[in-house]
Amino acid sequence: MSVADFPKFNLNCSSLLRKYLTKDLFKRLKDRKTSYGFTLGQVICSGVVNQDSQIGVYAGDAESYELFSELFEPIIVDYHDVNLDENHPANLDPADLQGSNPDPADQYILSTRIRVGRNLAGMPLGPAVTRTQRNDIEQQVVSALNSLNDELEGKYYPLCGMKQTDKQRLIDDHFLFKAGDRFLEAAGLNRDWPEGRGIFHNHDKTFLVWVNEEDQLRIISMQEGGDIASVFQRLINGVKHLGKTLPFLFDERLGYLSSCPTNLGTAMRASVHIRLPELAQNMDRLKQLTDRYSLQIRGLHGEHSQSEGGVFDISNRRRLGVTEVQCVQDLVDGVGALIKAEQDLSS
Ligand code: ADP
Ligand code: CIR
Repeated sequence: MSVADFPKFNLNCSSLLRKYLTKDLFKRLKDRKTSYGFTLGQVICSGVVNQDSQIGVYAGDAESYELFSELFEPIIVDYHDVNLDENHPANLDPADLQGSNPDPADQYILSTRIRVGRNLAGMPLGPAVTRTQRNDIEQQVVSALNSLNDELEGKYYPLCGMKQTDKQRLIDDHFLFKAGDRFLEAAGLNRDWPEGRGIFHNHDKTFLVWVNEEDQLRIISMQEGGDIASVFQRLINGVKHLGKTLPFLFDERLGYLSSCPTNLGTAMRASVHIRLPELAQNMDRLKQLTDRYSLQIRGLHGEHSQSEGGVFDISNRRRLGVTEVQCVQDLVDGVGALIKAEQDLSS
């Protein structure tokens, strides 16, 4: 993509890229290049090609967040509602969570999933990684995964050579990422697909790791029902084990660095699939509550998909400037409020 001229935005484009990329800023940043060769054109490509982006920018490496900070920082502050003068805090202790299951009678929550993104220090992020670097990352990660034991022990399945029917089954069952996401495509994240990509899972498919998708690792804990504390505990066990041998890319202010600025900080998305048929008929009320509790609504097949049959994917929105415990607490508190509202509407 040429960066000679200021990009054209449609009138109805409401991305944070459009909001913060002024002509002056564009002029100042357009000829900059990080040491891995990442440019402003690459940072903004996804949001220019996909005018329905909510955010529209991706980082190619840790340096992108510094070199293009005049664009990234207002976007980060807007999305996470965070003060970037302070260091990012951490708390990975599930014992500090208040309340563990907002649906003890198992009436609303179908399943719970918590994931964190991680990338490796000493490597560029996915949008700038070379084919050789990506394959090296896969090898390093697989060797760490092979050292997991007990409940977390499992097997790595590379995407190359996976049968189409097996792949589709894993996608339909919400375990595996989809191919061909147009936002990632424009960000350069799908280059050399499917080489270097794969999925690890334990025997019960309650602990999974995606390799070299949007981030180099997506570490995932999931199970049926609403026992959020158990899902959180299993995730932390896995993250701590993998962190012993893998050097995760971390910045004092921005937390765990990710290719998409919405995933900075904890890089954590804690979600439930929840059936809310009454609120589904009252979307304004649902949106009012999710805004109040800093939650995000997604569809049933992940980001950019639709809700089906009154079932929603509800997750924490903030990931930076809040601890891991706070991310999960946002979900626990917000889902408790949604269930109460659903009960009020059906009584
Ligand atoms: P990410 O969570 O990694 O940002 P997506 O929103 O694309 O990515 O979701 C990835 C997959 O995880 C999708 O198939 C989605 O349906 C599934 N998923 C998310 N939350 C849950 C949940 N609580 N229970 C079951 N599957 C879930
Ligand atoms: C976008 O800008 O819409 C995509 N690049 C995805 C951004 C992250 N997703 C989100 O917060 N919903």
